[in-house]
Amino acid sequence: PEGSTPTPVATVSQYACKRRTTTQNNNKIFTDAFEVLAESYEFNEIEGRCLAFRRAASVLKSLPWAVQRLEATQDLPCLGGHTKAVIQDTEPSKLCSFRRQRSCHSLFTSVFGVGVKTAEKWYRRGLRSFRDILTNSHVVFFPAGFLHYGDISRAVSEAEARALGNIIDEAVRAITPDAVLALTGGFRRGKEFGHDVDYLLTTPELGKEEALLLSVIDRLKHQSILLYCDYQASTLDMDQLPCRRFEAMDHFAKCFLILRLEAGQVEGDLQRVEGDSRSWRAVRVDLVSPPIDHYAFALLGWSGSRQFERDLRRFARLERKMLLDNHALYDLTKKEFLEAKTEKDIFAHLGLEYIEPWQRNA
Ligand code: DCP
Ligand code: MG
Repeated sequence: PEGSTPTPVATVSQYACKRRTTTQNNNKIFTDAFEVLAESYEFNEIEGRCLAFRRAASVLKSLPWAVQRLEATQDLPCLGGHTKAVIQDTEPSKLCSFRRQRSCHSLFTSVFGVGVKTAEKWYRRGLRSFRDILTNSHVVFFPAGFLHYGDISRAVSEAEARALGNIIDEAVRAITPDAVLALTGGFRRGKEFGHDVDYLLTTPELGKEEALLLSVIDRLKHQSILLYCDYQASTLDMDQLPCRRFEAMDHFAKCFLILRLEAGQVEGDLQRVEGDSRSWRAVRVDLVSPPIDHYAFALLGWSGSRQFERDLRRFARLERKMLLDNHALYDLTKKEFLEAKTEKDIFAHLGLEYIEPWQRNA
């Protein structure tokens, strides 16, 4: 009946890896507000608050119902006083003051290659626009993202991701017919749009994966669809694992690409702004090439979401005394690495129910 408070059937876990979160978000009004605040705290390096708002947003995303009144949230984890105040809308002025700063922040980080740290540095130097940056002599770091900026800042559609999948698949098969290729990232989770397209690429034969990646890049170059390539060779060293401190990037061979996608290759049409009649657009693509014995960990790590990954690692550490990252799972009690061929093996090692990729939109 209308107006009644929905009672959660089961208690909601504080860990995103124990919740099932599809792309359907019933609480977007609140989660958007939380994410504005989280970003702002991240920008100002107030980590605790940032994380608190991210966790709160993630909890609300998992609810199959819409929060109507504050009382409905009383049994939910991760919702503290600050988040509840936002729900009650007692802090609209704070949200407003953050928005101005946020618009610069997200303008800068929307450039491929520019992270929070760089954006923050530019902001502190008083830079507020791209013109400011391009004319400022102190800015020596000049990211490739300014190339094709218009295209890259425009979302990639599922149809475009599929078209790119065909191109990559064709290139891979031509080189190594039995190679393993998997879509990861947001599109694997069933998102309709993304900022890039992410793939994992490996060979059944251990040690051939890096050469395959290089050959794929070479082939794309010869097809004249490679607009930009930042290749990073593997720095994987099992003697350095497990790593206790979380690292932003894993050690697999990978490349960050900008590819040229022709309209004719896409079912429907390219994502374009009105008046743009070009027959192609630039798209950001990531290819990661883990050795086959690390494949399951890489797949789980690159499928996201970021919050889902954070909570998987936190759950492993705090509840199981295990260290999880994109490379491996290490049991601190037994002092050994736990092998896994599939994602299901990893969930089983952690004593977690398996969560499908489309339920990981935490
Ligand atoms: N990832 C991570 N930590 C990082 C970088 C990536 O855990 N520092 C994982 C989680 C992401 C996935 O890799 O979900 C892919 O990274 P993207 O930035 O491409 O994120 P998504 O694909 O999820 O979203 P988008 O639609 O914006 O591409
Ligand atoms: Mg992505």
